[in-house]
Amino acid sequence: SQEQGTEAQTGAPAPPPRQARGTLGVGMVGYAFMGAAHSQGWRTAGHVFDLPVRPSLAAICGRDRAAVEAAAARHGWAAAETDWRALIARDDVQLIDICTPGDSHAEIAIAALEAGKHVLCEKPLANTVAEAEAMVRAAEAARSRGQVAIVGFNYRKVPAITYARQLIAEGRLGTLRHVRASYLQDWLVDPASPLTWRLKREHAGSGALGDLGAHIVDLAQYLAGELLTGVSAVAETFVRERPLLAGPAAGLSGSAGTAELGEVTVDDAALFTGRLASGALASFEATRMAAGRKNALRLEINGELGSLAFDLERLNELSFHDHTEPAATAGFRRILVTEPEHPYLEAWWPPGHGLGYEHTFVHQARDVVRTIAEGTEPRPSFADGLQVQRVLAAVEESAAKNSVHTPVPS
Ligand code: SOE
Repeated sequence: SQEQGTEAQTGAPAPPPRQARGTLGVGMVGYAFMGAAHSQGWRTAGHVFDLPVRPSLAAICGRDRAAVEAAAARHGWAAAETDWRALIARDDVQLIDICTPGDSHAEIAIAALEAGKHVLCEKPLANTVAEAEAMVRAAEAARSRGQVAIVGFNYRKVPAITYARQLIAEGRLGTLRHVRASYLQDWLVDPASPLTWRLKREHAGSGALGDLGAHIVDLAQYLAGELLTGVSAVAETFVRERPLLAGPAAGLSGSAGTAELGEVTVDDAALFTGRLASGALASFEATRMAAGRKNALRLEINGELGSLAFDLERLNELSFHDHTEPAATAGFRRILVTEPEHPYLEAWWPPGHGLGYEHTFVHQARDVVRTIAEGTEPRPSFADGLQVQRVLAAVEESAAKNSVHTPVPS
């Protein structure tokens, strides 16, 4: 394996990361959308939560010198690098945060772990199962040296989601029967929307499936506390060619396109059903072609004793139906998840003064810092990321085999 190769070269595993007293030096690769979101997390976590060590924004890395220096100034990073290997080599960096497209996750994460750094890696963990397996091997070797490797499934850190997990784990829904999950966006509805990296298999691995489906697969399994045992899927690429990018991409749908078209090599939408280990049935829908739906991640879980429902566009709320109450007065009621008793909320605003999307990254940073400082089990781990990758691969395999679908006679 790669990690053995490196140990063979150096003769010994890398030493544990050096850490300046009271701080955790972060080095981040990537500075676009996710880089900006993670920067918020690292900047804010130590100011809101009482942390054993404070994250320090040591250095940010990107290929374009002028652009990465501008990003460093905007987002509050002390230094800028143009080579991720130089970032990893810095003495003031103990954690590498990977916010690049999936095609570079494995190489950077494995090099960082072998160099003795902790790693936080954006989802999906990798572009292929083989890459994710190599990352897990590197993470396991690093774990025995006290390092931490975490995958950025940030929506686990929405207080309402963490709280829903607690309610389900306490048995408030009883035996689970259904998990219904959808993640709908609409930034690809326009066929003139250009061919950004998220539309190329060699960069992104897959389309809506890996980008959005990875989140709902992770959340469904996290909430249910059990794993999918199999899937049956359909997937579609509705717009097969799009204009090439005219300049650097800006935002999700990019800047203007040229007159020249290029091939879209990933799915626009993926739908699949599955079975959880307990026998509960699950359904999933991931698309970037649902006109009017901006960031609509919705989950509903039905059990023998009740149901929970969540909508990311109303992320301070959880809907709860307690089926043990008298039928005449039972029904879904809204829990405003903004009380100090709710997860993460003790450090934020008074009840009712809600949180937003960016706070998931603050909570993620808080949890990463605590995991490192307190020596607890990393979660979600690279192994969790690999398991989601295996589900995504099974979905692609099923979608490719149209033969498994029973034809409807005309
Ligand atoms: C784009 O679809 C995107 O930014 C995803 O890449 C993120 O993972 C998701 O959280 C929001 O939408």
